[in-house]
Amino acid sequence: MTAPETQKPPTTNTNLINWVNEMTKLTKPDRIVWCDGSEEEKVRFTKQAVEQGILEPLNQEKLPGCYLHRSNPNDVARVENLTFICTPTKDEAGPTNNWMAPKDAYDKLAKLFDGSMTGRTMYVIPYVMGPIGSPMSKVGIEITDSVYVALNMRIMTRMGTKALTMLGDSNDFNRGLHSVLDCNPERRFICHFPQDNTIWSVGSGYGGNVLLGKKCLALRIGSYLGKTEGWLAEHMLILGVESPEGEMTYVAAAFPSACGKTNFAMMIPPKRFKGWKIWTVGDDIAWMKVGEDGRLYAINPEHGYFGVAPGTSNESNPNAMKTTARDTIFTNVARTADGDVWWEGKDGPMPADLTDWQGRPFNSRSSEKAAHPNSRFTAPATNNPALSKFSDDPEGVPISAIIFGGRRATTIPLVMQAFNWVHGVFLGATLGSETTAAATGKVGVVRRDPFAMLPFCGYNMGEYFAHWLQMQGKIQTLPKVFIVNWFRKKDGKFLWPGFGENMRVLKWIVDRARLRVGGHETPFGWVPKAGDLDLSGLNIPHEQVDDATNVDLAEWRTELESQGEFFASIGPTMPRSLELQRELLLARIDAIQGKDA
Ligand code: GTP
Ligand code: SPV
Ligand code: MN
Repeated sequence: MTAPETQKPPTTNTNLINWVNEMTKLTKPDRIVWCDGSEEEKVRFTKQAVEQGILEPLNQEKLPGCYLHRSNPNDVARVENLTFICTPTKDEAGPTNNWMAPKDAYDKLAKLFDGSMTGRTMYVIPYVMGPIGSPMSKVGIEITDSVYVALNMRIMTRMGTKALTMLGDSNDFNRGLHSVLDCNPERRFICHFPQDNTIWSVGSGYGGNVLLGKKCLALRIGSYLGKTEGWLAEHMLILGVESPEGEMTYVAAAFPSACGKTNFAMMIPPKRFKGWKIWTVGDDIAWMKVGEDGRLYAINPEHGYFGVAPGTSNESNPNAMKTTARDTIFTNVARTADGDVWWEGKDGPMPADLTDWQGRPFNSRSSEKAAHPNSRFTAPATNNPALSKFSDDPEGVPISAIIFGGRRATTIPLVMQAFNWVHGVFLGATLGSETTAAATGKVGVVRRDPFAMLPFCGYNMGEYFAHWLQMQGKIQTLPKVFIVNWFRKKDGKFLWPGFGENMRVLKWIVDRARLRVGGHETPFGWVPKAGDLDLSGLNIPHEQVDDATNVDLAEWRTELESQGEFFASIGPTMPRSLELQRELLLARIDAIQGKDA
């Protein structure tokens, strides 16, 4: 092999240099580029990507700095069946993860990586997850042969020289290796080695499969580190609610993929809530640890948003529209004749002369979508008009409430508060949701997605539940725990208007967390008392709200039984306190029905 064309590494860290050399020997690139994160570099990479047809410039007057990327149509979402946790034993990965023995995985993928970058450029991307200088932040290095990944990582993380500075001579960094290969699903694997703080990803160019700081490091490896080091890595948005009097309350919320985190994190309260303001800290991931004052503090490890495009409009999410109006990479959206972007659910009527997400002229009478249902925008957090001024705070923000929510057509009421921490952990552990386009597979079937972490937990799910239960002993001021459901339906239609109107529910949550509003006790948790949910100015029939908030014993019995099947599938690591919690709730239904003997 001839030596690749390379620059002098911009670091003296021998751990890093040795590892990059090792990966160079394996992948045999023609060129090596160390990313510095500069503006000049962004311009250069963008130009190259346009020349190679990887990015297409959009209308620079309407959308300055914005580009369109079309992925391979076989590569449009995370692939859970090809995602592996590679721990020494299968039990460590647990029953909800795919497992491969580390040696087998390294051997298998090394064969695929061997020479995979020949004829290509290797980008070495140093990045920090979390605010620079935060004790909670982690450094990662991603080696990739995709300029699209380099440009996306630049938006999604704090990338470049500052990461090398933070790393110094330390050997404590995540080792991420990625190659697109020929983008063949037969040769696609996303492998995590928690014990080695290492991620190897091949055969995909898409989102969570390849932006290794996001789901792979911040959640799968992060959750493993959190378990070992005593903190929490969660699939949660973080937002601050500011009252007209200036009182700030922070909440973290776990909703499964494509179930409303970005929308909730950027929400604009309706007119009725004049003077109330929502500030975004994060829209997808929270790292949380106990602070010196005994409260739970959260940081957002990311620096940008990889958000769902369809459904985003000036009506549903004006802040997202402003955030994506410049310096944004759009992936798999449709394009208008004048170089604007379009997707189902964007404002106004469907424009004529659309090019669909695969680059074909769009036939508006076809049953297909113009934009892929999992089409996305990658936008800098600093574009967000509602960005919290604490989003860069190294200490994070104190969390008063934790919210779980899924996409459920039945059973789960608009909002309910847990009786206590164990019950709250139970609500997280039993979270169910109808599947969405964010992962490949059938859409719309209810599956258990505990803590919205089913695809993202880097170790045994039963032990993960136990870790959450143990946190009760560490947190002095426990956040109050809630579940919400914006997606309940009747006759095929959503009962609750959602989006900005979710402020009404959030207000109740804040008041409950601050112990200043009552509640009604159901067998399964606290719900708002009649009149406590502020519905003024909301133009929907009261019966519809009644249906959205209803708690039905028969539906709950079915639900609890289905939760039992899930708990049983976890096996010996399933905490007894959660199964007892479930049995108690079932027994309560029996008691109410006079059958508890
Ligand atoms: P990931 O980025 O995959 O983790 O998704 P997310 O949880 O951030 O979901 P996002 O906010 O992007 O919303 C996903 C889809 O749900 C979009 O099509 C939204 O329009 C829709 N959605 C969000 N909030 C609501 C709501 O309150 N009601 C209804 N009906 N739909 C919503
Ligand atoms: C999700 O699926 O939860 C996402 C998108 O946020 S991805 O980065 O592809 O995981
Ligand atoms: Mn997500």
